[in-house]
Amino acid sequence: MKITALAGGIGASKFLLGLSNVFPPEDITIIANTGDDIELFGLRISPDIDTVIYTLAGVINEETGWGIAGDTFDALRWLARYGEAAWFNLGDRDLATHIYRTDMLRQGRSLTEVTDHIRRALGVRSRVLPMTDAYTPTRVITDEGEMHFQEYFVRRRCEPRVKEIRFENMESAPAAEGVEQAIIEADTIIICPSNPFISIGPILAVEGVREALRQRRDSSVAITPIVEGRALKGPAADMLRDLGHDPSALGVARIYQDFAGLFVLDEADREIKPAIEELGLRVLVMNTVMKTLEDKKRLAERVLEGVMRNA
Ligand code: FO1
Repeated sequence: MKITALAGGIGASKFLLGLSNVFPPEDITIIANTGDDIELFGLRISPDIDTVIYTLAGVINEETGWGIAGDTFDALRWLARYGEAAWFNLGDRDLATHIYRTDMLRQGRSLTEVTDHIRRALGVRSRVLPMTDAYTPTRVITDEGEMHFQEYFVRRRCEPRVKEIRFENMESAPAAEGVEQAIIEADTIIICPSNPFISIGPILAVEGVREALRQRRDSSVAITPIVEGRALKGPAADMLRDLGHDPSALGVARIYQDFAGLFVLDEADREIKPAIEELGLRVLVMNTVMKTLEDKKRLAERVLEGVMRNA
């Protein structure tokens, strides 16, 4: 059996760690969001790709959910002494990933090739595909002007109100090799618990992806990133509200209804189940909050059981 997962950063990585413990990792293909990508100090940084790979490699910083465990930040401190902006915390070990990636890209290798090399070097057995090899940074238009997503998320701590989200250069960003195939060939497609706008949204915006997913709607399951109207991590609830959606799992289900046939709802939101079923989605209700590895494994197991029962 083959699984293809659409993944953003921290929430998706937690789920994928659980999945990799209850399902053969070599039969999982991860399509990773690259809308978070940013260029700093002349380096290409791919936060969601790195968060997925570091997590599955067992080297993630557990406290923050990003970066490498035990990392130091001396290089960043010296860069700050030279006047460089140091609001995006790049650790010394993490910088090796960005130096290597940038060096390979400069030598003409694709982001797909570089990502595959890095995940293999760190012992990750699942395939990790960028959604596209093109550079399509997410820009947020806010009530305080336009900025890169990372400036909004990290530097401004999500304070500005989001009015619009744009994926720069998306019109000339073909899906990376293997992405559409991974959707067509999968027995099950899992939309991981990530922000629908800044993590799953960019992947859906890549030419041909949403269409391919629609064809597989009956084999696709989406896991809610929102519990009781709050995002477990990050600005998803605020963005749903700012962008005029219901800041709840129902709001997310409405966005996903054209390509997800099954929706995993947290038991705290059980009363929303009928409203989501009215959208034409089948609904599984379970605990979706992942604190321990056991939680992550149990969620993955229960999602797979639910997919089997609803197949
Ligand atoms: N998130 C933060 O909130 N603060 C940071 O300083 C920060 C640095 C950082 C460095 C490398 C990396 O791969 C991710 C990093 N993140 C940081 C997370 C990043 O903003 C992600 O894009 C979010 O987690 C959204 O997926």
